[in-house]
Amino acid sequence: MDTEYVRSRFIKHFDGTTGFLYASPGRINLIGEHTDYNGGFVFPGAVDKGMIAEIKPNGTDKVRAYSIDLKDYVEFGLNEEDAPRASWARYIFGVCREMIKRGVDVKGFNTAFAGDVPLGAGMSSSAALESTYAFALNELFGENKIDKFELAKVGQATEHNYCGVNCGIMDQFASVFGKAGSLIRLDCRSLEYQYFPFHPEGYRLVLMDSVVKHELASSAYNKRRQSCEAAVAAIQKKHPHVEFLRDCTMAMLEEAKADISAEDYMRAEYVIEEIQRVLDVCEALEKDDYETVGQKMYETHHGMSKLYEVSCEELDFLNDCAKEYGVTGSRVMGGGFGGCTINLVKDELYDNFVEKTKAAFKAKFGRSPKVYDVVIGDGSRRLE
Ligand code: GAF
Repeated sequence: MDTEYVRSRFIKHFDGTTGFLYASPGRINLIGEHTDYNGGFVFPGAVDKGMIAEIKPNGTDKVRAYSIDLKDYVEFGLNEEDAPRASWARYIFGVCREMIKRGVDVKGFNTAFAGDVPLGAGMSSSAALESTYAFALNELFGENKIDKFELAKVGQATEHNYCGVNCGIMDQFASVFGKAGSLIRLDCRSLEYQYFPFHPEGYRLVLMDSVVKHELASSAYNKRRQSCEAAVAAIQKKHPHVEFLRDCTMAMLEEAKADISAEDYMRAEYVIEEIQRVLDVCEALEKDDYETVGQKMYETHHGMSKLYEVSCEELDFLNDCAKEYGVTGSRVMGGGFGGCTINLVKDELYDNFVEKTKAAFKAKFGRSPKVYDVVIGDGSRRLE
């Protein structure tokens, strides 16, 4: 990420002075998809790509925000009724509001930001943006009184209350807590977490971006969450202690089958299995057993495609290519409905996999997928 670039645009766009630079990353997730809002486990890591923002208090009650990438400028006040229309500005507005709700005396500021995390690739550019501003406003206006857990929740609440996505906590948590070289095993119910140094010797992690973006991804995502909640409500009739699908076994789901629609049943089945897969992968990693890790990744893809139905033709094709070219593990990553597959590839197979997949994808869909090598980086921070 180029800090000088952001700074030069900030200087040019505003009054020639500088402010403070902050950055937060996007994330990958090795396994554990759609488990976070079910109180389950996830296994993400921050990446070396994200958002950078320059911010300077301006002594007014207005935020003046410039998106360098979109070349779009928006000015807004800090009251609830001042919500801007531009979707990118709503993330910043939402973070301001959520910080104010938590007692931070946010005042007006000038800001310019840019990012290198690909948009719509399932790498959480929005969480990177939210975490950047949550971290910055906490320093600039809050004397750092909000802890990192709450900063992650500020980003999540921004999605819920200002952007229409009822997401879990994974993306914002990974962005705030990321640590170079480590994945994070996170229990999304208790928010207990553990860093797992991840240096798979002889393997590489690579993302294949289908460059597909689903128009209705937010509403489809929210619908998946509702399905899970409907399954929980049915199971609760016999098991009142159950709060999340995390608390359920397949036997409990089976028992409540008559009260659950066929679609909701499939969704719940996927989630219960996926939560177990995260634990299995952590155990396999402790033994450097990458074959098992990879096998679980393929199982996740199958579940996301056939039970949770958040894959698409292009992502299934990328997954098939991975199988064909001997990739150890591959699956759709993130919320789905487009975006990337994440692939665990042996070093010696990497070039062949990438070249052959690009060519096959182009032959079928008329364009190339984008390829990103994963480097696991640090979480939210101040740069200068
Ligand atoms: C999106 C959401 F924002 C996350 O909370 C998570 O549910 C993910 O999809 C699926 O695992 O990135």
